[in-house]
Amino acid sequence: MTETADAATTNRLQELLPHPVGVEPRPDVTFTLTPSTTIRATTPDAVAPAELLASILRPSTGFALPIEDSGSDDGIVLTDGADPETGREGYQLDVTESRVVIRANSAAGHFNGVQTLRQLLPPEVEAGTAQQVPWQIPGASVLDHPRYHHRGAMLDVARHFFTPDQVKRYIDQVAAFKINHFHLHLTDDQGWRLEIKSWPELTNTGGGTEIGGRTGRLFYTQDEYRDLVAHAASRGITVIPEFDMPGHTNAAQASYAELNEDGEKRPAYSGIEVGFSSLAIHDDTTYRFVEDVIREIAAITPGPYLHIGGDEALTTSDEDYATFMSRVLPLVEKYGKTTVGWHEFVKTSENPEAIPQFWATTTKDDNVAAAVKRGHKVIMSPGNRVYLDMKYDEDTELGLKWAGLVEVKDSYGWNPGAYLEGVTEEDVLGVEAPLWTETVSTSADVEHLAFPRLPVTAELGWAPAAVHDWDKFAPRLGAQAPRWRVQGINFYASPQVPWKD
Ligand code: IFG
Repeated sequence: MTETADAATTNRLQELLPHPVGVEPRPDVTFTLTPSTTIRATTPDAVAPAELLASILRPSTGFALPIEDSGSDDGIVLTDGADPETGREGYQLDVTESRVVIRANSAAGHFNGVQTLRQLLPPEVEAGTAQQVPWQIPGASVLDHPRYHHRGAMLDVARHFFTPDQVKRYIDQVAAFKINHFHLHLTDDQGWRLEIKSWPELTNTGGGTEIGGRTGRLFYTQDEYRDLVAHAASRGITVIPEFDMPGHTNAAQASYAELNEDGEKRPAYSGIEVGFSSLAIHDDTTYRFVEDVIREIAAITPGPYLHIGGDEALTTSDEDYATFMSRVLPLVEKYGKTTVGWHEFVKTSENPEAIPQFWATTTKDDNVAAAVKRGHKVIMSPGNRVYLDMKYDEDTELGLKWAGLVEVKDSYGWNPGAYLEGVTEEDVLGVEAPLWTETVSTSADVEHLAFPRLPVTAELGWAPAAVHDWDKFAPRLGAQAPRWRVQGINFYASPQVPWKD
């Protein structure tokens, strides 16, 4: 039976976020999920994505949606044989009356196809309980692949600690927009948040306080970290752990006297100043400490990256900073990882595989421009564009404003491939939206600052540059609101966006 789709159903093809490369509607065709619909994953790469899809659809449809590796060709099928144009992370999605087929050449491609399929179903698909709505998917043929490889979200769990469940909630929310990297800022002046077995006081002491004075077990055991990594991987997301050094180290220096030049432990710090701390650059103990941290975390981090921070070492001389990095960067490689760092470190790096994460508010940085000439790739995180802890406007209670006020249009109105002088499209690995938590302590706070600017960043990371157009994007962003309401996301209803009821 050919059931023409109602307007809401066909409109969903025009509301996809991020904007796909190519969408061919089949106007007189719809696929309808029913209690007998099955999901097939015909290749190993497709199994985890199929399980993610089922975990989204089963609660809200109430259907069994069994996953099979053979059987009916009808229903939902995840299989291989995608057009080579889809590349490492792309997919093809074909919807006819009897079948929904996602073709991809990798797990990443299948995960991305699943997120698109999710948005082609009614907003009620996001519910945690069975909804009585027609589960219609508009007929279409989609071919899609990302503009940039790195599409990241960062959560600072050091200024304020977030429980594993709170982190998983945010991971699930960003996964819906094809974000594929989750950067955990695990250490800072106010807290050390990940157990290091060879240095237990880092969490026994450094993991017991935070901004605002809360105390308790404010850290992850290594098992809890492993579980977060696995949860992210089940959404196609790679975790990037960050140990910020040589600055932003007061929590470590409050935990161990021997990490201080004067041999005295620092007092715990729960303020929001930055730049006052530095490891003891000339003490060998410092490098034994750093190597132990890198070794232990590399062993429980399957992803290729370790982030070594490197920002705001304001009490470290340039010479000492270079000395520190010359001893530390090789340790990251020794334990098989690729270095990511806030862009200041890159002037000291001799390995062009090391990745500077640009966070300043300028459009010119000589060190980064020189680095890309040496072959480095850049993650773009300009503070005045994608720092999610920046206030939207003067009335925003949460957040800071050192980088300026950042409304939704500001987050959208830039081109990562032509933003920094001397840094071209090919030099850009991708984009990442950091959320610092000096003023943020609940999931509702996280969501108010991250939505809608995190999805905006995801659009810049995925969609073709050619579709960049605020007047066309704003309605697509506004069309997300019904989904966010069903999910209970505490988004900021910016007056700049036509939010759908
Ligand atoms: N800069 C600091 C962060 C945080 C931020 C708040 C970086 C790399 C200001 N460093 O951003 O620790 O305090 O917006």
